[in-house]
Amino acid sequence: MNTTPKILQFDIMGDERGWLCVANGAKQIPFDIKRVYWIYGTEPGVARGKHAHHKLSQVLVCVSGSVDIYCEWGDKSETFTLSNANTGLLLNGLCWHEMRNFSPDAVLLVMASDYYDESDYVRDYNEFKRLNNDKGC
Ligand code: T46
Repeated sequence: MNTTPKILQFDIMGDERGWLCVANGAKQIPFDIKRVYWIYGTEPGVARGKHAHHKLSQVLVCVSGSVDIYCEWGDKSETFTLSNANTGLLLNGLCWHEMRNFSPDAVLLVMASDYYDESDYVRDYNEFKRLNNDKGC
């Protein structure tokens, strides 16, 4: 599994009434979507995430406001700022991610490849590093 995060750009359709973006499964989203959840009302200064997944793939879209997504994978790390409703971030499997700097109006929509399963989470950072190293990274 390629654990390098990837920015996805969604086409914007709009007219005088405003904007509309669409994420078609299998076309714009590289997995079958089994679950959608959204995060909002997180105070600026509060961080969320701080985990990786064993197998789960997800696309994160900040449909309102902005949020920074700090990612670590292999021997790399990068912070992606999501501040446009037409931009998604694809995360696959063993990629440590932390969501930081939520704006007060931030709504983070997440499309996921599978149902919620706590056993798929790697919440311990040292365990993540061990698994990451075992992959030969
Ligand atoms: C992720 C980032 C981007 C459920 O019961 N079902 C669900 O589908 C989800 C997503 C969460 N929960 C429960 C588990 C916890 O008791 O909701 C509570 C909060 O979840 P968590 O602390 O994992 O939330 P975040 O914001 O740290 O992480 C979430 C997702 O859980 C995670 O998969 O990648 O957003």
